[in-house]
Amino acid sequence: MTDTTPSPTRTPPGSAKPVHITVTGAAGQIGYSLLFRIASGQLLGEDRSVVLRLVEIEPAMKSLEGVVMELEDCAFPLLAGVETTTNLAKGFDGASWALLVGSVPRKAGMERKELLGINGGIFKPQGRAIAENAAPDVRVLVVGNPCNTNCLIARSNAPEVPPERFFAMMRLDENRARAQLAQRAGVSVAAVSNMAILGNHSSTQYPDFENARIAGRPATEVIADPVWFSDTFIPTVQRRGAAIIEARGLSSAASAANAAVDAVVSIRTPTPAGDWTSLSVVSGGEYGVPEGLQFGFPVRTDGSTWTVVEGLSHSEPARERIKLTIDELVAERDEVADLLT
Ligand code: NAX
Repeated sequence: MTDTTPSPTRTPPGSAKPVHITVTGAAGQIGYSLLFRIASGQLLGEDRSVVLRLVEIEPAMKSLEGVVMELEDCAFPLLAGVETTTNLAKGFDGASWALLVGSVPRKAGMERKELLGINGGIFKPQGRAIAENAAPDVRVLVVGNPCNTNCLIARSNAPEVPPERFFAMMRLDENRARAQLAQRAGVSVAAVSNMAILGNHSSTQYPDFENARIAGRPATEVIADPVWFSDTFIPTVQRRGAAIIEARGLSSAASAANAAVDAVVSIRTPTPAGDWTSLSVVSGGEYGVPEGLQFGFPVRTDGSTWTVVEGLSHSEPARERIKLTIDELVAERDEVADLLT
């Protein structure tokens, strides 16, 4: 007789070869939210085991030890291992995803040039270490600010890695914009689509409401209030980060970690039909953006390759706003010219 009793040992989830994911600045605020989302399967899916490679600077290693203890205490079935290090070669070894979160925040009285220079000192060697140590399929998401230019620095120092594998995070801005539109229209955020953030992740960013849709209709038809868009919507989205610092005394962390997860999911899974997402990618000259700039665009992906959505129309005021954010990113690029190769 055949024994049909099920075996008491089941195949563990994610039993395929684990994917290595590097997170820099892992002991920081965003790291504290992000690592648990990754280890629970929300980044790569519930059938994928992962190894976390956590990169920090020496003063934060003790605190990182505590975070690792908490990861252990979650007993995540998908978490196949955790490495902690201050060494970049070890940190990026075999990584298929590199989430560059750690950076030095702007302090009172610090000039933008100084901030860019300090962060260049971080992202240049990280770019090299990615090129030399990461897996051949590595994809990089830069969160640490100023994220577009930090991404440009890392990318340009890793010429062996195709430039289209580098992304800077615009998704928090997109999520903020979608939430504002949904609230104003009295609908669920799920009804809001086609919400792109153009340009820099800074107060010059342009949330392109003219092409956004609510329940399939133009957002400007559903919310027939042009003054609300120009005087409330745009500044609220552009200054949301500052409003959170003002209220919480700390910068956005859980929502930033959530946006990082959303961004990676949007890169690795096909974009829903007719929609697009906001990602800062290398410019191919679309919408008059200088080639090579790392710029927030409306992007569609099939899960492995992406394209910028072209042909969207913008009013004259929108074009002026887009020019402002292009100019800011060009100025940032010029300020770090000595860090680009
Ligand atoms: P925290 O200051 O809490 O954490 C940063 C961590 O980075 C610290 O643990 C620090 O030790 C580490 N670090 C510094 N230099 C490092 C280096 N060379 N290598 C590895 N680790 C290093 O900041 P947190 O709130 O976590 O924010 C991290 C970054 O995200 C900041 O630059 C912040 O401005 C940026 N943000 C970007 C957002 C975006 O939408 N792109 C939104 C949220 C956030 O403001």
